[in-house]
Amino acid sequence: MKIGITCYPSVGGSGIIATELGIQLAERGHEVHFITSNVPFRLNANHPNIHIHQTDINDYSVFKYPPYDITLASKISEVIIEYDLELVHMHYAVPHAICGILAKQMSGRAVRIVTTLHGTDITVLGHDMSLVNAIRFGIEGSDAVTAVSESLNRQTHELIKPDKSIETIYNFVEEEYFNMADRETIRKRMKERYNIGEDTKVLMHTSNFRKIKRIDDIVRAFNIVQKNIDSILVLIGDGPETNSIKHLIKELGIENSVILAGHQSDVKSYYMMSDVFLLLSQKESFGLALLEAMHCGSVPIGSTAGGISEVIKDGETGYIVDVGDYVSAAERIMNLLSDDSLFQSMQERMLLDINLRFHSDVIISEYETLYRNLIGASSK
Ligand code: GMT
Repeated sequence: MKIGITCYPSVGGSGIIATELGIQLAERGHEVHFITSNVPFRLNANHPNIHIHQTDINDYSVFKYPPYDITLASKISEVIIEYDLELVHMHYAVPHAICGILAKQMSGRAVRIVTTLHGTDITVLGHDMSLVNAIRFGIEGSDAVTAVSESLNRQTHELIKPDKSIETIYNFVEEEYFNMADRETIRKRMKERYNIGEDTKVLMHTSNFRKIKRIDDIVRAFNIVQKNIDSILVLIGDGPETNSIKHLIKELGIENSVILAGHQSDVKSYYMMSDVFLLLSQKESFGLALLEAMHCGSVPIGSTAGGISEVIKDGETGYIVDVGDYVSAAERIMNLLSDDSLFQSMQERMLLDINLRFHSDVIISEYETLYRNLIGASSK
């Protein structure tokens, strides 16, 4: 198949999924065209089936707001015509789904449009009345729409009320890269670098440090844990909450036990070093970092938000606590870290479950089937 893919190229789960999907489709023999404002940050594959088309943002002085979406739609339409694309897969409802619809109209071709909803494009923007009609238009105008969890699927129907069925296709983990091979060696090396004791337990979180991630709950849970268990907390990432988190860490007097490592390109080494991964968000459609961390051996503690409890099976492959209940999170962590056989059995179950439900082969095949059905339908 000849497939176009558009996503946000910057750091973020939706860009990672779109990029990895494209790479694996190329490996399966499809011709893949990324049409994005920049080269997606995880796109480091040199594959003859992968083509990259960058949009130039026009900053003509009359424009107060450079028209990213119109420029993108125009570029997608060019690529549709030049390469005879059969399908374009848009990641994120706004503006990408709408760009896809516009591009199809501009091209005049019978190209199929697939839109994948990722999260805040619905759960945050869906509350903004100035965008609801646009989001509904993007969903209803796409030939097929997928959501990355049942929870996001349900919330889309509740908030946007589209006249369209939405298929849930879960995110997947790139298991060739994120896996437990060499965990002990990497863990030892990382601990030496950071001067962390061999027996010290490592708790970890990574995100874009937005308020909805509730990193303050993570810090408060850790504050309880470190009073009882020899442990440190590693926070990876940066964003609007960084300063207030630094302030909280200082206020609690735990500066020497928290590593604020900022953005890191080699996040895998941090997953390898960690025993427990925390994601206590207020909103989270899926939580791709959970899958990556879990497949590197870190046992997860998540909140009840969104799709997290679809990724973690509470009590089997990790623990789930109510949003805001950092005391229970701390209890779960202490439980886990003070019982080696519980930790090990949970780690084993977690790896089996990921390979069963979130294996890239399974999920890529689901997208492939969806594409084939659509393309088959269009050629009738
Ligand atoms: O919408 C966002 O918050 C950013 C977005 C992204 O581009 O990473 O994250 C969402 O999509 C990811 C990939 O499907 C999911 O793993 C994240 O859970 C989701 N974020 C939220 O729902 C907050």
